Amino acid sequence: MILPIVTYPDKRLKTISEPVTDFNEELHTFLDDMYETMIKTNGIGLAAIQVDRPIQVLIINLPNDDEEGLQDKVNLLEIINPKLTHSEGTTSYQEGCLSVPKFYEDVERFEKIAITYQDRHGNACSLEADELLSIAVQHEMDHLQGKLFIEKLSYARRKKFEKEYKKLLKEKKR
Ligand code: QAP
Ligand code: CO
Repeated sequence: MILPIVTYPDKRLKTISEPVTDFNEELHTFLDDMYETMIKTNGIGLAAIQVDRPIQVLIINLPNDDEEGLQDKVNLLEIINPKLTHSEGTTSYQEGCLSVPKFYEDVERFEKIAITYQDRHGNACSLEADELLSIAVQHEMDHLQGKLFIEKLSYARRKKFEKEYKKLLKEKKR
């Protein structure tokens, strides 16, 4: 089932998500719905709050690092109750977000990170990430704290965002 995406400036995106305690069939169906929704909307990452569920769940499915750039489901990461255990360095990348459609801007983040988390069955997992995966995990983990990438922009770039995004919203209403 495709779920509706909550978009900025909807206040629900500011909600702090709660830990998952029940790793049951309902969660599994929800994870499958999140995946379907992300693929349908051309996303590479999605947090549960973006489909109006304030629980600590995120999924990431990066395109393959070859010419084809296919999004292969075997590379799907389902990350539940993540905790940052290590971070180092800084890097910047032009980010976007399904909840802030059609706007992309450079954001500074840690270069490398490590997390612990649980999978859909509640099993303890860990992940070390660099490059695009590191950025995606940090972007999605911010959603669990009610934070959007636009909040990390400099004052000048945030102003540029507000101007461009308001224009887009007006065009959509017409
Ligand atoms: C988060 O972002 C992310 O504006 C996932 O019109 C960002 O999937 C991970 C999207 C940067 C790594 C690096 C955005 C689709 C998708 C749009 C997304 C749009 C259509 C964004
Ligand atoms: Co996002």
